[in-house]
Amino acid sequence: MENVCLESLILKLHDVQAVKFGTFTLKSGITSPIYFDLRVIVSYPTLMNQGPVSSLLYQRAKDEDLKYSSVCGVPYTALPLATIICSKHELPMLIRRKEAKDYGTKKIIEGTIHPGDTCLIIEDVVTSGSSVMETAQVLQAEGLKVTDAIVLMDREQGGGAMLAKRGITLHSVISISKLLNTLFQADRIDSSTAQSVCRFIQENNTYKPSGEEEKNGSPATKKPCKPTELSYGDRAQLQNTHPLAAQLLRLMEEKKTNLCVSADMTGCEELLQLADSLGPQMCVLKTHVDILQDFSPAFTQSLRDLGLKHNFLIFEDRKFADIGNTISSWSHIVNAHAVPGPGVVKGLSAVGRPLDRGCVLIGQMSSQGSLATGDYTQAVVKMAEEHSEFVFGFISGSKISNKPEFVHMTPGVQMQSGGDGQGQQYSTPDDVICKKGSDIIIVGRGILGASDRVKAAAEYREAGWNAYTKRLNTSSQ
Ligand code: S5P
Repeated sequence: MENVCLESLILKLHDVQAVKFGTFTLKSGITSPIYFDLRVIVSYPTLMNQGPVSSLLYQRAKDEDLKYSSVCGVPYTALPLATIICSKHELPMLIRRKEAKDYGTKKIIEGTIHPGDTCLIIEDVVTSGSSVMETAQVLQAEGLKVTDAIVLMDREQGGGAMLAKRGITLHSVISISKLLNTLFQADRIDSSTAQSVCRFIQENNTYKPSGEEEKNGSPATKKPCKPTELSYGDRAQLQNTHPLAAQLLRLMEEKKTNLCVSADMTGCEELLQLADSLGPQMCVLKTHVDILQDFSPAFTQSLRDLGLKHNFLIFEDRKFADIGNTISSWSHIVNAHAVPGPGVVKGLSAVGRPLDRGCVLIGQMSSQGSLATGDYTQAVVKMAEEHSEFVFGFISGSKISNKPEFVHMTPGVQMQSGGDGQGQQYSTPDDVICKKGSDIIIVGRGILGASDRVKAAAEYREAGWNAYTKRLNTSSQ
């Protein structure tokens, strides 16, 4: 199915308020952050007719190569849709009455019924699947077979699983994930709306799998709505993204790398050579200049030149944890512990902001027994949010803020998980980026200790990038 067509349909449905965001009380009494009212589309003939709705429903059945000899729309919204499909493609239609007539034929299905034939059901929105099921039962009672149903919008709240259990395969034109992603990309909704809808969908599944299904994996758990996952490039463009984070996210997208090399070495020349040879592989070079035995201001200039040459940012890992006014920095990125309180950020900011620098706060640490956990981590997130004019992200083992404008950088990364015997704990690039939702892998000895550092950096870069594309692909389909 044409993606462009689907996206334009989603935007049109939003234009005519067939999909709304806010607070809505559903028939069940549950409060929902999203509401579909596809009844309105009868007032928009181009949307109904030549427009994509009926043609996409028909196309969906064609794509699945479904065999059927009649079509029945679930009353009422899908009735006109079934009519358009049947008249355009010269298919026999059946109409299901909501109540049987109490005079004359007392029929509940109008149209000529050929028992044994297969009837395709058309529906506008499916939540639990009960409306499709009711119509299917009426058709089946007349001797018709019902094997498939096509729905414009599947809310992914268990309808597919319930119908599957009763032998009906549900095919949807629009998934809730696709809808949210499209509206988000078009700036119709913000990321917190998309995420709250996803949470609602996940937490309100109407299908209760049996014990056996739970053991073997129930169909209801096969297609969950995942929170909208933005690409690095998309996040660079968000209104709230710090300019330095935007620069970083953009260069990550362009260079296809989320690797930060931790250049923990003691000689300036060696470090500069490393920066030059690994420059094409990384988005950030992290330094500990306090361990350089021959540090000089000229070194910082050479390093910045290499950053320009290879398009990477420099991150001086001083881990400031002092009162604010003792500190300044020549690198693009600095980091700080939140222990001293917001003064540390204010002090760094006073020096760093005029120079277009940015800061990441240490929210979690990779070392064994770290105290930066739980409430402390939450307090760090809060401090970052309150100082987002300077703080653009975190050092952390996992994603600790849902705000897409924040960048998460994770140290303690090697190809094999384990430790260094001195408290450092390692996770793999896939764990860090794909499972824990961080953005950047910080790798030191995994690369520095390799006999071929360029090859090792290329391998880490590839592993980090593959994990990122895997995360994007599993979230938004
Ligand atoms: O929690 C942390 C925070 C940092 S910044 N754990 C860390 O290991 N780091 C730094 O990441 C550490 O100072 C070192 O420079 C790098 C990890 O190096 P590796 O050799 O263990 O990969």
